Amino acid sequence: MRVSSVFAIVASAAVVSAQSIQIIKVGATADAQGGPLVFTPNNINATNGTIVSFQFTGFPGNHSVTQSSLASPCEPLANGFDSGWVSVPQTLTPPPEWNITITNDQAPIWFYCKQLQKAPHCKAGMVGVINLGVKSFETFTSNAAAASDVGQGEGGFVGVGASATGAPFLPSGAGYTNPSATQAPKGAAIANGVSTGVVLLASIFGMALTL
Ligand SMILES: *[C@@H]1O[C@H](CO)[C@@H](O)[C@H](O)[C@H]1NC(C)=O
Ligand SMILES: *[C@@H]1O[C@H](CO)[C@@H](O)[C@H](O)[C@H]1NC(C)=O
Ligand SMILES: *[C@@H]1O[C@H](CO)[C@@H](O)[C@H](O)[C@H]1NC(C)=O
Ligand SMILES: *[C@@H]1O[C@H](CO)[C@@H](O)[C@H](O)[C@H]1NC(C)=O
Ligand SMILES: [Cu+2]
Repeated sequence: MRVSSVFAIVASAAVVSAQSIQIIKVGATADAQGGPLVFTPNNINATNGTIVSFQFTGFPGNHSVTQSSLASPCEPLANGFDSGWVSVPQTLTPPPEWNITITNDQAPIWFYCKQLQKAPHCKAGMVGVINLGVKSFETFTSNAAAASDVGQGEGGFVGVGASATGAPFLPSGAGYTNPSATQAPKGAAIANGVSTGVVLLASIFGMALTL
């Protein structure tokens, strides 16, 4: 008994320490080398249980983190995750933040930014991947640059191989647009005339209510 309970303690301690966090910055300042339309870093490895924390530090900026695919980097993946649009008019401390947790580290998780203003961000290179594996990052970025369109379809917070539990955290001053959100963001009201009350009501009715 004693040996097995010691083992259980050690095993659960290992599970706790195995959970790590990796930060990806969304957008850069306008004068950044390579331009503002980037995820930094844009290629990471993350095991099951890792939190990938997207921090919307680029300003001024209005970006999304939307799951896609290698073949169509600028189109939303069926059942993929989507942060919604987070707008950052000036530097905000702390920045807006959206955590996803990796649930399957055995296949690449591709993502892009849906924003079309002032130029389509995805085609300009605002794409990234988690767990590239044997696939080619150059193929992904060249497919993005060659995309004929940037898909605007709305995803949910649960994706394929990675999921969030809700909308991003928004500090005061940040804006949020997500027509399909069924959950109020943490910290602030949703922008664009969709009040927090409507969104809370929507969360009561769940997915049945389409805004
Ligand atoms: C991810 O892991 C693979 C090996 O599994 C390695 O080749 C690659 O360099 C790693 N990528 C990064 C960004 O660390
Ligand atoms: C952010 O971008 C979205 C999509 O273009 C737009 O609907 C929204 O109004 C923008 N938000 C702000 C605060 O500009
Ligand atoms: C991560 O979780 C997925 C889904 O349950 C599983 O298929 C995969 O084997 C896990 N990865 C590792 C390294 O155990
Ligand atoms: C993201 O995860 C980190 C690590 O668990 C946590 O400190 C942070 O509060 C989380 N952020 C949000 C917006 O949930
Ligand atoms: Cu963007």
